[in-house]
Amino acid sequence: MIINNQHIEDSNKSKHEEHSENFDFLANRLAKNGHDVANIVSKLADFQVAIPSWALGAGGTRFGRFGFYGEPSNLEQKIDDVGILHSLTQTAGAVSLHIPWDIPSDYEAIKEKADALHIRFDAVNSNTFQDQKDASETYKYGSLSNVSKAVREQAIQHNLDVINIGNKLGSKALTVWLADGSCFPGQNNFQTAFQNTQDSLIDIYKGLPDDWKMLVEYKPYEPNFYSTVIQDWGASLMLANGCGDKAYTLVDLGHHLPNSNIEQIVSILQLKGKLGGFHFNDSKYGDDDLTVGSIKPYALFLIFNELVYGMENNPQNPDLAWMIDASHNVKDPLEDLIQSLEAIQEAYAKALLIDQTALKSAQSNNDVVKCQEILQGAYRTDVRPLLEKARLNTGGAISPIDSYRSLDLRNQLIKERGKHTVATGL
Ligand code: RM4
Ligand code: MN
Ligand code: MN
Repeated sequence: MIINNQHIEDSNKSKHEEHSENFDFLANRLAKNGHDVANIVSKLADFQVAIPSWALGAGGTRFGRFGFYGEPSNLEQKIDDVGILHSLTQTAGAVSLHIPWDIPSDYEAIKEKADALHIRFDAVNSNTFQDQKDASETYKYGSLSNVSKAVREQAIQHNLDVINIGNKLGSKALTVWLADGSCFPGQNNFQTAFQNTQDSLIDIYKGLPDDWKMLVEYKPYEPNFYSTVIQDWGASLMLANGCGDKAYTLVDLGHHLPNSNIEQIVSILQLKGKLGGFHFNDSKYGDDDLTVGSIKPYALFLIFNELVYGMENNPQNPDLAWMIDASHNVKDPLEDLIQSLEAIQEAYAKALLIDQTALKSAQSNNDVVKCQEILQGAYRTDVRPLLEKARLNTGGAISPIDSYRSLDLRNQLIKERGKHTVATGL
């Protein structure tokens, strides 16, 4: 453990006064407007987002990868990194493993480590988009959708193995993201590929423990450039429905064509009780996997508005598996994740400030201007003191990024691990 409560308290010292002033001012104003500030702060403290095990090292593009010093070189070290994030932010109390990048060698030891750091194992992710060493079949032309039965069987078995691994760690969900599709017109028969995928998913679903969920993720393109089998939420929902009640759609922010109305997608899925998980990131052009909130923070806020509405009004929808799904090409991964966690909490806090009763009444009067004023009034509020308060109440840092830097954590990691380590992942 390279970070403890004392470290965090020390790094908070110079910030208490300013925090208290800002918090008191905001809390007073919000209370005057009828908000239950303590309740908002406690909701923020409860909101936990899983860190993907593959996002703790530097990412890359097909043009190359620039390493980052002191990267975790095994699962234990990755859990340590999530521990650092969680100690500072008190928002990262879960990790999502990608198999086979992160198969535990000693389950008990990994569980003990995660427990000690108050980290639970969220959804496990299967990987049938890369060939594995010694595998008898190749996924070059698809996995669960492949025209070859042998390939499909190998991919199904991999997903069953992932469930088994997750089960030993206490995970309760399997996320399936398929790269399957085609690069050229005519390469695939769309209907055969879709039907094969449905049949394969049903076989995996049969192996799902009773208290598990299957999350079916969609994405319009990449790595295939002409067609993707599970291209959008409609395809995902059809497949989930074809499997059964424990199968849900998973929405990844980056997996939409430009200008898609993502907030409307999450809203309707919740109405139907079929939104199972959400992957956070941000993008300008495609699946850019940028820091959450770095490009379109207002869109994120609008999505949170729908998520909050769904969490409050749609008991038919289960609790969601929240995860950051980003990749870090130029930033320190831990700093990037801290910024993402902050952006998520900020959007959530702003959404909690929306006066839903007033909005409903403005909507029923068709008062379009008022509707916009209500949303933007919440959006324009600087909610950061509420986030600080939620972190302080749970032992976190007033400013996680400043504490990360003042505690010189990256250099400590480099000292411990060496410079030229490489994390598994993309
Ligand atoms: C995909 C998708 C999946 C993630 C992989 C690494 O684009 O977002 O969720 O597991 O990337
Ligand atoms: Mn994703
Ligand atoms: Mn993605």
